[in-house]
Amino acid sequence: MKFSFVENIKPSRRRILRDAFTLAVAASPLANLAKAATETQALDTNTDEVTFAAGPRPLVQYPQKRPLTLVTARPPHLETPFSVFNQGPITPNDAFFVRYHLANFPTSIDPDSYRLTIKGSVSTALSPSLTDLKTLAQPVEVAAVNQCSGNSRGFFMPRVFGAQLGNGSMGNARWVGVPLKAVLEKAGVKAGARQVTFRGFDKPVLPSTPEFIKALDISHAMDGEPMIAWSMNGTDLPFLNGYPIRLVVPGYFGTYWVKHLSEIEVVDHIDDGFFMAKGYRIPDNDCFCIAPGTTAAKTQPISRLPVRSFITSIKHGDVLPLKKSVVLKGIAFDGGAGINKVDISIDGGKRWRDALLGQDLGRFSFREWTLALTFTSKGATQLMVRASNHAGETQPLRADWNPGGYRRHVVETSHVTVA
Ligand SMILES: Nc1nc2c(c(=O)[nH]1)N[C@H]1C(S)=C(S)[C@@H](COP(=O)(O)O)O[C@H]1N2
Ligand SMILES: [Mo]
Repeated sequence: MKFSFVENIKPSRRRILRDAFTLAVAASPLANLAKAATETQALDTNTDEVTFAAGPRPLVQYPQKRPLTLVTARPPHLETPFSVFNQGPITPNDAFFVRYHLANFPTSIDPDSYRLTIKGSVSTALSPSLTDLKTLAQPVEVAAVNQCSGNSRGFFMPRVFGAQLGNGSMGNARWVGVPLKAVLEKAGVKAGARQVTFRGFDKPVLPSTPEFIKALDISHAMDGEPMIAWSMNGTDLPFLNGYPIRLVVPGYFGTYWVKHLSEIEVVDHIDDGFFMAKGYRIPDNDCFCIAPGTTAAKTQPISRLPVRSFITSIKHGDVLPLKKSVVLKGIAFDGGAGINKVDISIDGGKRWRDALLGQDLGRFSFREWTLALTFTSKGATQLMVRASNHAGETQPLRADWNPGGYRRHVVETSHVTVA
């Protein structure tokens, strides 16, 4: 299969990326990935509205992906160009964001010799093949949002350390797999089990760098929602999204969605590895937030997605027509209670009106919304979107703050002009 450019790259700006584009996906799954990852060049500048000091971010092309916004190259962190979210509630595989912590990630995995290891506090350790996993229980499907904890970190004020992400480190896909519960039941969880840990095939480059290991409490691991998925939007997982299998934790931030899953261990303690005990923690209080510059008395691992919403059909600086019908469109999502209301303000938050909710693809999915309206006064104004869920949760009008720059969920505001 030959990878081709997409239309939004102007021919004059195209640059050839050597053999990274010509990959025999089936025969040699992404053998050139490492090369692509280190030699990828900027294809074009991104049109996403970013206010970051570093200026516009380049688009880069990786195997099985259309050009995506570059955040970091080593390890790769690529964001979905925001316009993709206006094209439907499901994020196409080739547009889905990519994020790794460790530069030494796998570049090819043989599906035939692949084995998952399940060990620890279980009656029988297992090492199922892909076929074993696919036939272990009735496969289940869920539409669920994978959002990075640091999505939108670049908009934190005051700024925080870490990669300055825009709004493109999220995506919604249909995942098919087997419930984690079914796999753990087959192994037989022993009494006294407290957590289940997950690791993938990626490894640190330096021995001093901690491995990427994530943990779920045993009750969560066994509640039927987390899934070992092999399919995304009807096909194999793209390599960079975790081929051949990844953990899908509906309603939870992407950090738990371990890719290239290699080992599952049932443990009788609370995992104290770096990525649970030090990284990905938020203040342990009602708002998961603190005043900038202060320190949280207590922290806890980040968990569920808060309610979020975006207007996708317009961007900052757009000029909208006066006295003509305009259809505003966007998405809303939450951690699993399900979106039940989206409100729009076109006057900077003074008055709000109900948007029309689109098709319900399930409580973990993006939910589209639309609102037809007519602007009757000229000039600069602010459009705002605020969603609520079935649990009665909504979005704050003022952004709260935490030192990790995690879980941004403020009501988003777009500055536009009516003319
Ligand atoms: N093996 C492995 N899995 C991983 C990570 C990683 O670094 N290695 N990063 C996690 C984080 S923080 C996020 S946000 C998601 C991103 O998923 P994606 O790359 O499929 O978009 O993967 C998660 N799973
Ligand atoms: Mo993440």
